[in-house]
Amino acid sequence: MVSAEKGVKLLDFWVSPFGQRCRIALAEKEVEYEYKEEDLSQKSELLLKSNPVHKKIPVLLHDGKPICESLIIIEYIDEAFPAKTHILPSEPYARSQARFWADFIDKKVYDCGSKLLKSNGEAQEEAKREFIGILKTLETELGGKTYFGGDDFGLADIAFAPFTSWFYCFEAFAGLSVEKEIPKLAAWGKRVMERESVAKSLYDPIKIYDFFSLIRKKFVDE
Ligand code: GS8
Repeated sequence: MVSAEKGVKLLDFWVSPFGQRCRIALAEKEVEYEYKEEDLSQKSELLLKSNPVHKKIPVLLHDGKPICESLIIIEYIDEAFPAKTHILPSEPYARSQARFWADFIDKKVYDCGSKLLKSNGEAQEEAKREFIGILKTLETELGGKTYFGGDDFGLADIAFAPFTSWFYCFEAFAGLSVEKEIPKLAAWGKRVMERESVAKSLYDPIKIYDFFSLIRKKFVDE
C-alpha cells in the first residue's frame, strides 16, 4: 500500500465516468488517496486553480502537482506508483494498441452514449444506430479475448468499464439491450465488474438511472 501521506488527492464528481476511470486505476495500483467531491455548479478554487484550461474534473493532485484528463491520469498513476500490477503493457506495440482503443472509446462512447440518453424520437434512433456501430466495433476488437489487451486487464478496459453501469439506462430509455445486440461486450462487462477495483468504483445502475431521469426531465420532452 502507498501511504496517504504521499499526498494523493482526487477531485471528482460521483457519476463521472472519467472520474470513475481514475478511481479504478488507483484501486488497481492500491494507492491510498483523499477523495474530494466537487459541486460542478460551484467549482472549488482548488479545481479552478488545478485545471485552469478545462476547469473539469477529474484532477489528480500528487504532492500538490495537478494532472488533468482521465487517460493521462491513468498513465501517470501507472508510472508514478510502482506495484505488482501494470495497467499498460511493457511491449511498445501492445502499448500502442491499448492507447488506440482507449482513445477510440474516449472519442466515441461518452458523446454518442449521452446523446442516446438525452434524446427521443428520430434523434434517438439515429444516435442508437451510431452507438450500436461503436459497440460492435469494440466487440469485434475484443473477439474471444478476456480483456481488450488479452489476458491482462488494462487501459482500454478501464476507459470503457464505467459505461457498463449505463447499460441499464440504454435499455430503459432507448430500448437498446447490450446483452442481446452485443453479447460478447455484455459478457466482458460482467467480467470486469467481478474485479474489486471496478465494483468499488462504480455505482448501482439504478442510481445512474435516477440521475439520467433527472437529466431527461431537463433536456427531453416526453
Ligand atoms: C473529460 C472530463 C469531463 O468531461 C477527461 O478527464 O477525460 N476529457 C476529460 N468532466 C466533466 C464531468 S463528467 O461529464 C466536467 O468536469 N464538467 C464540468 C464542466 O464542463 O463545467
